[in-house]
Order: sequence, then C-alpha cells, then structure tokens
Amino acid sequence: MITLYDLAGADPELRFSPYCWRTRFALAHKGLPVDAQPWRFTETDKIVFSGQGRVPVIQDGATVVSDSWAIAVYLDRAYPNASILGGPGGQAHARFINAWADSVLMPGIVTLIVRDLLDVVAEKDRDYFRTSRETRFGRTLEAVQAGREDRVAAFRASLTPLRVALQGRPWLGGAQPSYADHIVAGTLMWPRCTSTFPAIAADGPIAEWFGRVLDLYGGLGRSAKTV
Ligand SMILES: N[C@@H](CCC(=O)N[C@@H](CS)C(=O)NCC(=O)O)C(=O)O
Repeated sequence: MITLYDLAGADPELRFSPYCWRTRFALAHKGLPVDAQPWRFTETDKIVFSGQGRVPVIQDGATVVSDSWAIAVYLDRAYPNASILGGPGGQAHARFINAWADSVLMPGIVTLIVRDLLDVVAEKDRDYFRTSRETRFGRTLEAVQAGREDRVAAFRASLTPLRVALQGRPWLGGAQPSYADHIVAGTLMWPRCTSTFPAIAADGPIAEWFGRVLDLYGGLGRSAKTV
C-alpha cells in the first residue's frame, strides 16, 4: 500500500492541502489503495526522509516521491493503467494547467480564505502558520482576507478560461477525467474543506463540473470532512 503524508488540521480527519488533494484524486483514479497519514506543518521531521519539508510525499515500497507534479508523473510511469496524464502531449498540457493552478488559481483563493485557515490548522501549527504567511504577504492574515465579499467577483471572473473550457464538456480531460481535473478540483478542495466562504459560484459550468468530480471515485471528494 502507498503511504501518503497528507496535510491535516487540528481535526485529523480534516485534510485540506490543495496539492495533497491532487495526489489523492490521482491515486483514486488508478484504484491504488492509500494510507493517508495526517501531517502537520511543524512535523518536518516526519518527512525528512524525502529530503524536503513539504507535502504531499508518497512512499511506495522503497520509492519516495515528493511534489504533487512529480508524484503524478511517477504514478503514470509506475502504474500505466488508467493513465492520468495521457502520454507526452497530455503531460505537456497538464503541465500548463498545473502552472495556472499554482500561479493564478491558488493566489486568487488564498486571499479569500487565509484567515479561515488559521482556525483549522493544528494548535501547534498556529504560530508557524501566522508568522510564515504574514511574512509572505507583509500584512496580517486579517488584513489579507478583509474585503473578500467585494473581491470575490473579480476572482470568479478570473476563472473565465476554466468556465469556457468546461462549457459543453464533462471533464478537462475530455470524455474522461484526467490529471487536469485532479489539479483544478484538488485546488478547489482547499476552500471547500476549510471555509464556509463561497469562493466559486453555486451554479454554472464550474460548479456543475466540480460536483461531478466530487462524486468520482466513490464520492471521495464529496465525503471529505469540511468545516
Ligand atoms: N510544489 C509542491 C508544493 C507543496 C506545498 O507547498 N505543500 C504545502 C501544503 S499545501 C506545504 O507542505 N507547506 C509547508 C509549509 O508551508 O511549511 C507540490 O506541488 O506538491
């Protein structure tokens, strides 16, 4: 069984990392059983064997892989059935989606929920979380999140490429879901699990597609713990 080190909150059942969710969906797509171990920000000693300090990390027998993208590439190489990347061309396209999610989608979401995140992280992570994120933003978490009701329309407008890509199509992967779907839906699991603030609109092509992803793999996303 593959072991996944998976970011958890104060509640060990609350799994909320946008990167770990990409890996969870990818593993489920391939039907690979996973032992998803709860990991907290301050538990870097637990993943020191991976040579870095971030999750997801997977251990598959003697093989250790960190970084959600590297894990997706590894999984398709080690377990070619039910491909998530769809060969070199598909991998190149998914690489763009990954870059878009990391450089546009995530920065858009974080300013809507970062103060809410403080309420869900483990007690022992709270100081680290506040200090590291406030250093990054140069402002308090409260100041970063303030005014989100006024900013959410601009965030939703920034999702137009996603909305257009999904119009009349069931999946980003085409007729079947692919890692492109896992990347974007995994990222959207982050606000879904940690905040009651509606980052995405309740209706329209994105909500409909996200609903379909939540129902995949026996309802893996839909049944996940939320605040
Ligand atoms: N590029 C990495 C990013 C991984 C990452 O940043 N993970 C976060 C959890 S969502 C983390 O471990 N953060 C540790 C920290 O902030 O100290 C990937 O795609 O896996």
